[in-house]
Amino acid sequence: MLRPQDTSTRERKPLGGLWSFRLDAAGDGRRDQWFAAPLADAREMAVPASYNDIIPGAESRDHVGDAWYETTAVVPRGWAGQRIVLRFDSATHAAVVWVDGVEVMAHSGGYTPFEADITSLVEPGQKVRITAVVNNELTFETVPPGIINDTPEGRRQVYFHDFYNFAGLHRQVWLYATPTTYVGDITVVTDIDGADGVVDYAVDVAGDGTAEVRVRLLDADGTEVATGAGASGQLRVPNAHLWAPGDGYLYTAVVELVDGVEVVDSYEQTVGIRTVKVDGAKFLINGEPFYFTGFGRHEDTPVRGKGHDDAFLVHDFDLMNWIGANSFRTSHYPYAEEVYDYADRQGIVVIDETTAVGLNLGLMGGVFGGIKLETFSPDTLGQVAQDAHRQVIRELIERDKNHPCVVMWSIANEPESHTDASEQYFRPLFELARELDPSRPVGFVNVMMSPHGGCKVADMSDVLMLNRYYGWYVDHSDLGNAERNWRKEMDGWASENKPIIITEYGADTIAGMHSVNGDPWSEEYQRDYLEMNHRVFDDYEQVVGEHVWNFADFRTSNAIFRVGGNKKGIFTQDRKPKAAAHLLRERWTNLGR
Ligand code: BDP
Repeated sequence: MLRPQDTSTRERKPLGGLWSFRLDAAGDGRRDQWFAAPLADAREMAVPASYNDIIPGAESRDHVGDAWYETTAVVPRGWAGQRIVLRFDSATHAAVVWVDGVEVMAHSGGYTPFEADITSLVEPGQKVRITAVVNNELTFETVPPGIINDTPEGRRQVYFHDFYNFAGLHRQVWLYATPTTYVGDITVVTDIDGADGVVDYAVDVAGDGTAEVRVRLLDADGTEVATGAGASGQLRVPNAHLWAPGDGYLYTAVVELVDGVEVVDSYEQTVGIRTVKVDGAKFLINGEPFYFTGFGRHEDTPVRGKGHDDAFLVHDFDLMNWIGANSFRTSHYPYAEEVYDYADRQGIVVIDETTAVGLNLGLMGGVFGGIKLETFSPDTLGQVAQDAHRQVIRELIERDKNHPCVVMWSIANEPESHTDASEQYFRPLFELARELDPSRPVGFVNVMMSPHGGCKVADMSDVLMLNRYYGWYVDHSDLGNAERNWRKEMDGWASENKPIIITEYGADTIAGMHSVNGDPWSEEYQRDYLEMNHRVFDDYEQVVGEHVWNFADFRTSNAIFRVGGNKKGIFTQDRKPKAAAHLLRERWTNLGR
């Protein structure tokens, strides 16, 4: 799905700001048609932002159910005769949207965009009322899953993943206009042939007219380097400047629909020319072995929760650059599109993950609720959940397929993967991802409870992505045993002749807590823990990457093993470095592999 753009034929209007807002735990609004008139008894709420931490008190923190958002906007006068679209970059986790009381769309899945053509409902120059009901419930029909319990104090959400269930309108909302014949979609796939860059493109022409497709590829200085004609084709760029880690060089494909001499629509698609390939135990970018350094991250900032924030975006990338990180994983959901655009320009490599986290009820049910449930069954994660999982794979790939920064799809984090049921659940999902995008490796992130020899899904993965906590969740405070056990397990995985990325390793650390004995939770222990892990990684050439868990401390639900959230950050939630940041900087800026 193409992002809205301002071009010679297109215009967009961001609707972020303060919206009317009302929590509706009782679920009265849908029945009483709150969308039919201006929202009564509303307060104001920032968009984009999670609402949870903005309003003090347990009512918004523990809210389960609907939250209503409403704004008004004037449709620009100049949009007469255009196709007018309303787009939400995301709504967490599900939404229904009305324009002047008329339902225009519904969407499930909290981290991907959705839009509706509202041309017939609006009058350019006039004001419209936009109402959205955003629901944050997680059940066995959603990905991620959850359970809602009735209690005398109200409904309570339980979930099986380790980050706070922030909700709301986390990203921008747009009104935008395109011509009535328009570029519906663009797909670019790049290759390298000697010194030439090769760009295969395909353009969907949508709408009511017919038009010819013309493509002009410009280099970063705006000089035309190749042209194409027709809805699909191939462009060759002699002596191409490749996109590479640390060198976010981008060409721009100006895609035009032309009718005679008239340019009917114009869209600018950035293109990074690069290849990604797995060869034995190597991960190759542009044919060169690549070693991932960086983090699993979260969209999580004080007050805003998961709301996108450009200041934190730029600051976080500057911190990653400072520390020598060349990559990160979008654990555990698709991030805001601004993040990928910026990563493209910064030459930062991204492992792009779906929302499939917490699909491990044996493990997490035990920890979280004392109940042990079968993960994949008709009563728990069955057909409906698998369909939701399919949908998020599809929407992720459709949204992010053109980003050179994205080098791999991660279709799940730490699911159950040691049972026959998990094998059956995942096989068609891997097939789907490969069918949607044959150009990138596909993988999933393996959990410690599914060690080498016991995992039935690892075979389907192009790359082995392992989350391991030797020295934290096992062999706690005993780094000697931790190292021995880690090496023993690694020997097994290393025999697979596949690249291995350690997608998580980390130790909870309270910033400012110190210990001459290297006690756990101290800044010293985090350093010792990381050093032990690095000794292990450096002895295995099959290890092609290390992503520390986590870039920054982040909010979680309350639990006896969480003190004000997850403290495995190398930076605090407000981005102050712990001692380990300096250790990583020293290692990653000098790493010769
Ligand atoms: C892993 C999860 C991650 C958690 C982390 C932890 O993938 O989401 O936050 O462990 O416990 O199981 O810190």
